[in-house]
Amino acid sequence: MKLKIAIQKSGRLSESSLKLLKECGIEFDNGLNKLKAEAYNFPLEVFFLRDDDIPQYVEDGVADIGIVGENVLQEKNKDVRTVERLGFGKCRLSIAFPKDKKYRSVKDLEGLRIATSYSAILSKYLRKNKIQAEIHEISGSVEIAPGIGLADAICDLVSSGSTLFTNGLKEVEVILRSEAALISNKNLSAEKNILIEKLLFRINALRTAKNNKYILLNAPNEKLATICKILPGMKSPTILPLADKGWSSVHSVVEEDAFWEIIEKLKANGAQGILVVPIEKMII
Ligand code: PRT
Ligand code: ZN
Repeated sequence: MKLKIAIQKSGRLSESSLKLLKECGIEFDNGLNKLKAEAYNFPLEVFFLRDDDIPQYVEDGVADIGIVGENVLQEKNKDVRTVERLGFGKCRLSIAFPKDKKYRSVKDLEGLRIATSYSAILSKYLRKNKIQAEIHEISGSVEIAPGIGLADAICDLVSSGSTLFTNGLKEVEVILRSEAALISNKNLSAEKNILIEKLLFRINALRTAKNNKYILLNAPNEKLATICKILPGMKSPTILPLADKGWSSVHSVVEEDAFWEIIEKLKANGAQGILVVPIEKMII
């Protein structure tokens, strides 16, 4: 029995999806133009598909799980379970308007033609805001629609905003904030669910590791008590004596968010030779 995962064949989510599986220690051959690959060291089969098809395949059980943007997931509205947000492929689905036209509120969309590849999400949004507008469904290059007179506004994905900028558009409403998510079929066997748990355990170990750094420093012994208070650590810091009497080496783990603040406090309390090392995996 193997767990079947669908990931994007080629596109913005492909590289990060492959990297995630590799960092989870799962090895497989992903030669170009392959539709399918089998992992050597985990009961996993990888399908390479167009992202738009992934929710359907997972709903149907052709794939047990998949990695797909939440934007696609909402648009397709399939009956699948979101297992975990994955923190990559971040973008917004937004409404953009010609830069030189005045825009005050969503009411300004009334009666306009809006081009999008996300007609389901857009029509829901317009309904919610009680706006009547004409939706023009197009599958690509949505951002050029106002310039060629096909639409008055667009609803499209934005990340840096440079595509909008170069097409004379400005982002006026954010409809959805999206990132890649791990989704699963709702009726999997207990065996398959155990495999998903295993995968999730690894994904979380990676994430925790990325949010933490291993820190080593030298401290004068009389400052050790204060320094240990500054360093939270997994349990408490490890302290090793240095050959130089009166000094110790202190090892601990600090969270990325609190990192700079902690370093400043450590320095102020006499810490020297501070080394900060990335952690590959971390299991709490
Ligand atoms: O062939 P396939 O159907 O599999 O791929 P695709 O062409 O439909 O999708 P792809 O590879 O472009 O995007 C896959 C997923 O990446 C999307 O569904 C989102 O979840 C996510 N993602 C993240 C993005 C972006 N950021 C993004 N910026 N998808 C598309 N864009 C496009 C956007 O449509 C616009 O054309 O990039 C342009 C805007 O980028 P900025 O940086 O100029 O704002
Ligand atoms: Zn697509």
